[in-house]
Amino acid sequence: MNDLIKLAFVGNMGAGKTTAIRAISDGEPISTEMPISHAGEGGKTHTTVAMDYATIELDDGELLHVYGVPGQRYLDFMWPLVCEGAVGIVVLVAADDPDMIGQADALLREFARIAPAASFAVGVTRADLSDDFALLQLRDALGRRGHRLPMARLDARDSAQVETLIRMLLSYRYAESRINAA
Ligand SMILES: Nc1nc2c(ncn2[C@@H]2O[C@H](COP(=O)(O)OP(=O)(O)OP(=O)(O)O)[C@@H](O)[C@H]2O)c(=O)[nH]1
Ligand SMILES: [Mg+2]
Repeated sequence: MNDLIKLAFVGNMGAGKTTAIRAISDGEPISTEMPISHAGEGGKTHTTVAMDYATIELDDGELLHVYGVPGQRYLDFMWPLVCEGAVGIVVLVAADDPDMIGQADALLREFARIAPAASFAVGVTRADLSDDFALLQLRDALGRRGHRLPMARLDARDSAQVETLIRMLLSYRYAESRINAA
């Protein structure tokens, strides 16, 4: 029996947390979405008010428990509750957010405080909706701010792309633990 592997997806409203978890879920995920009262940007009609939850079994038999937080700030009291015990946290940022780099930096800092033992990865969603997105620029900017971690552009609707980032995070965590043990 494997240890329980818990991951969490975090990020601002509309970054794609619920979409990504729905894409990779083995069964029907649990979601707590409510209609948005005002017209959402880009046709978004619902927002998470408590959490998302799904399980996914990787080909090697590893069972992952994947949670998502609500992105809205007034619900941030849920963040430590949802991230409790997570070994990995995927920070999603939307490429069409004009402050993508600042937001990624702030989220990485905030969640490092919330979950100090977790490993992190950054996924950039909605890159097809942004004319001038460059992953290298994001990597440089976050590197200058001290963040060295897996980063990838991904479409949250595409299960293979989401799964790839999860694998990157888990490999990175494994490598880190080997280095720390040496
Ligand atoms: N075109 C495009 N749309 C995307 C991509 N990734 C995500 N989306 C869309 O962006 C929206 C993201 O919405 P959600 O998944 O509800 O976002 P969330 O992070 O759960 O938001 P909250 O629960 O409100 O915090 C959805 O409409 C997705 O279909 C992408 O790479 N390209
Ligand atoms: Mg959501």
